[in-house]
Amino acid sequence: MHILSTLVLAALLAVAASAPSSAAAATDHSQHMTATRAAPSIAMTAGVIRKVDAGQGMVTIAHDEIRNLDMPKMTMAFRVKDAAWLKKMKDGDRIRFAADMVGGELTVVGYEIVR
Ligand SMILES: [Cu+2]
Repeated sequence: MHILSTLVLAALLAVAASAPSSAAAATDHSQHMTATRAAPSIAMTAGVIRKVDAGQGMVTIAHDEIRNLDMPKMTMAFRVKDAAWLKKMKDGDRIRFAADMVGGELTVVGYEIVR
């Protein structure tokens, strides 16, 4: 299921972005995995798609507070991790999404449509 794989990717990115583990945790893989599941660093945020600009590779989203980016509720444009997503996104779609800084730009790194 594509949406599920998108969320898994977002989770993997969250793991990659998290701080390096301590020396003790690094030698104990199972302990590290448990800690990762308990504290995901990228939360899903509710939003409504307002504009899709495939030419620019951008999507404008009216979004709720994004805690991991310390950003209040607003409407703004994001890049997307996978340009193919822009073909599936439509104005007015209600979504839940994960956003993060990628290469210095605010980027949607995972999303799902809310039905
Ligand atoms: Cu914003």
